[in-house]
Amino acid sequence: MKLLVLNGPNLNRLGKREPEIYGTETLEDVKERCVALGKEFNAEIEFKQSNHEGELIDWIHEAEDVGIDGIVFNPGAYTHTSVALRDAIASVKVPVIEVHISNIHKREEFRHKSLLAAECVGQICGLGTFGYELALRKFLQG
Ligand code: CA2
Repeated sequence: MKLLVLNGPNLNRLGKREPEIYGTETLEDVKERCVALGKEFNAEIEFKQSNHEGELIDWIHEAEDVGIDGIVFNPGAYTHTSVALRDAIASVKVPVIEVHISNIHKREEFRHKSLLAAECVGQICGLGTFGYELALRKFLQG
């Protein structure tokens, strides 16, 4: 099995600011945990981050072309704004699970709405970076 963990804008700053919201782990730490979990299941985990909407869209399309079995996607703030990312998710057969580190429903009202969730298998939020593991396990363990 091949899985893609995709991270959107500003998540490269994880662990560097706002630890009360996002915790103290860096994105590199999250990557290591995801890759280690993949190894337990003999699965290949690709882990990517971009601050650019178009690049994220290209990677979603590419995921289908290279036979990725599932995408764990933290779209960052594009969650709340991007019709283009929603259309990208809808344009591929690859199942996507949306993940947020923070509980977006407990925060500012503009974060309550996800434009992407309706095109995803499901959404995990508010469980910290453990959400990435849970989403991966859904693909790995069914
Ligand atoms: O909770 C999440 O995972 C979010 O996707 C994170 C996004 C935010 O816009 C979403 O509403 C919820 C923000 C990512 C920015 O990450 C930072 C990391 C360190 C310091 C500041 C921001």
